[in-house]
Amino acid sequence: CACSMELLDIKDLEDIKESISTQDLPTAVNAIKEFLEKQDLVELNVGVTGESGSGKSTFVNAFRGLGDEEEGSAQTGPVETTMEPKAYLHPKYQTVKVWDLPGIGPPNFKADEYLKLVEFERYDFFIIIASDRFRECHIQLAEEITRMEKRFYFVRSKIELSIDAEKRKKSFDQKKTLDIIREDGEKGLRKIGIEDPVVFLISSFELGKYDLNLLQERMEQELPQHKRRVLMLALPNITLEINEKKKKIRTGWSHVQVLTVY
Ligand SMILES: Nc1nc2c(ncn2[C@@H]2O[C@H](COP(=O)(O)OP(=O)(O)OP(=O)(O)O)[C@@H](O)[C@H]2O)c(=O)[nH]1
Ligand SMILES: [Mg+2]
Repeated sequence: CACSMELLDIKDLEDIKESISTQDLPTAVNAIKEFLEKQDLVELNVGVTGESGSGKSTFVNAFRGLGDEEEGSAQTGPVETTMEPKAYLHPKYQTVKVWDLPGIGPPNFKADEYLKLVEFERYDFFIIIASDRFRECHIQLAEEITRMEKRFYFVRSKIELSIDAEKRKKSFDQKKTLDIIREDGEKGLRKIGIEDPVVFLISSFELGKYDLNLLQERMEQELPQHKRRVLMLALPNITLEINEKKKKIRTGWSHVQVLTVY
């Protein structure tokens, strides 16, 4: 199973299988839920994705409370930098692994191919980062992630640069500028059927200033939901395996019966 259950050992999985095969499913599900709530050990994998150079690695560092040159930080730079997905533990949410992903690449990229390449099954949800306008590639990515039945948070990065540029105008109004950027992203997300889109505006260089806190609050609120989801996604695999076993046993029996009849 590709789901994030590494923190459940084989014995735990055996217990879960045992409870599914001996009890009815709802009872088993409840037992498992209780088990996990007690342990609170479901590991979550967050994939940080977006265009090359949009500031994914810088965001991963900021999100973990690290500078770009500190030990254990992701490498960042002015040229294409991240070539392979790499996982970093979140210091605050111990079971959250933040994956720094390579950029989505050329303009004619295919969201499905990219997601296959970075092994999308591994991630429980994504953070999509755009450093510029909301574009077709972001829509494709968001759409494909949704099609894979995964969720995402949408981040517009380097926001202080947009503010600095707009500041040159006499009519500059920071709140208005931020609202326009937010609205642009939300409009794009609504187009692909996201009902209640949220766009987080972030500068990885000025962490306290924009929406980083909001994103963290939102994630914190939704973590239990994500964890439950991981479990619910793992269940069909586990039950499938059990059903296969049962089928084998049944086939064996009918064989015996056939033999007896003849
Ligand atoms: N002004 C500003 N620059 C940023 C911000 N975040 C990242 N950068 C800069 O943008 C450049 C690219 O940042 P990275 O974090 O390496 O980008 P990436 O998305 O990981 O790039 P790849 O790994 O090549 O796909 C670097 O020079 C960063 O310092 C930000 O919030 N504000
Ligand atoms: Mg990078």
